[in-house]
Amino acid sequence: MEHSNTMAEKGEKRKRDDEADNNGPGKKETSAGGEHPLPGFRLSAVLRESARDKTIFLHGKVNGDGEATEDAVVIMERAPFQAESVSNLLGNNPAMTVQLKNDIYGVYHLSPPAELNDIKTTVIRPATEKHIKKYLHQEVYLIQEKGEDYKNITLPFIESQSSSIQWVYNILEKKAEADRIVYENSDPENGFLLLPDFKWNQKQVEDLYLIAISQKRGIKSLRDLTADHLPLLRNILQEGTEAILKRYKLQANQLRIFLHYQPSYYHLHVHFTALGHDAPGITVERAHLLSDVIQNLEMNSRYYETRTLTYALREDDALLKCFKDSGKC
Ligand code: M7G
Repeated sequence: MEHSNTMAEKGEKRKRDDEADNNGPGKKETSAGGEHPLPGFRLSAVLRESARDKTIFLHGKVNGDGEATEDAVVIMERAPFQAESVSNLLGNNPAMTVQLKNDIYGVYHLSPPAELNDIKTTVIRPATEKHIKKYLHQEVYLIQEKGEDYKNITLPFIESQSSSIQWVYNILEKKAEADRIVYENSDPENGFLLLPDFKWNQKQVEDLYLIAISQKRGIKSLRDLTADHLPLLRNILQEGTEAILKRYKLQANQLRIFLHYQPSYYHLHVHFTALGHDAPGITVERAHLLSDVIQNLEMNSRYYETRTLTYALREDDALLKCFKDSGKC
């Protein structure tokens, strides 16, 4: 409970800071440069939506520099409830319009104040074709990638892609998100930065989501890991969990700590999520528990270089085409 209060207080403080930054609650929020994040937004397509998750993924056009238009991907998600704020709301006799009343059952419309109606909005702009496809619903197929398939098919494919990881370098160089860093080990070989993933609004620990990013560059994914990386991986596990316990009061055994294979971004990073949170990307064909990764490398330094790794690829994924062209699936 003590922790919920801390989070709620932080949420309140953030709200006050936001209001101060904007010179008042009514002012429109814009990006740091002052420009609106989505100038002149026109919807091109709804990529995906989920009534259950209360999310919608949109592709649209916005005004870029001069006459140019830019593609944008916008992800809108209704924020999870916070017990304290809803209990305050209900305790203040809010206006409730009846929709249905039958015996002991009642359904009402309640229009909450603006601060409880938060829609987390993630903007990717300019969005690449890959971003747009990432959120489009597609059939998926399993790949059984042998060690040699990685060398002959996957690695050349990854190297041919111009997928940018500038956002990762911005974080490592403190050019972006520096104020969000939760923990830092600055050792260039075995150090890392821990910060909230941009999937998490940081308002409640129930859906906690942080990422640890390796200081060392050039470790693309699980496939590159050998016993030489054990000190780095052990630091992430040990110091990452300690930092989360200290800041968010969640114990190590309440966390799911894993790597993705394939990842979307080829710079080594580790995901930390609340165990009770059904986060995207925790399926068995994608998530590899960090503790298992460490044990496997302790047993065999070439484990991830040599073993067959199974993962799913979307129908339109160019890597799937490479596997098909090589007669491997
Ligand atoms: P991944 O395993 O490469 O791919 O994880 P995924 O995105 O398909 O899961 C990258 C992780 O970094 C994801 O959890 C993203 O939500 C997160 N992420 C991506 N970007 C571009 C940013 C960013 O700019 N800031 C932060 N804090 N997190 C990001």
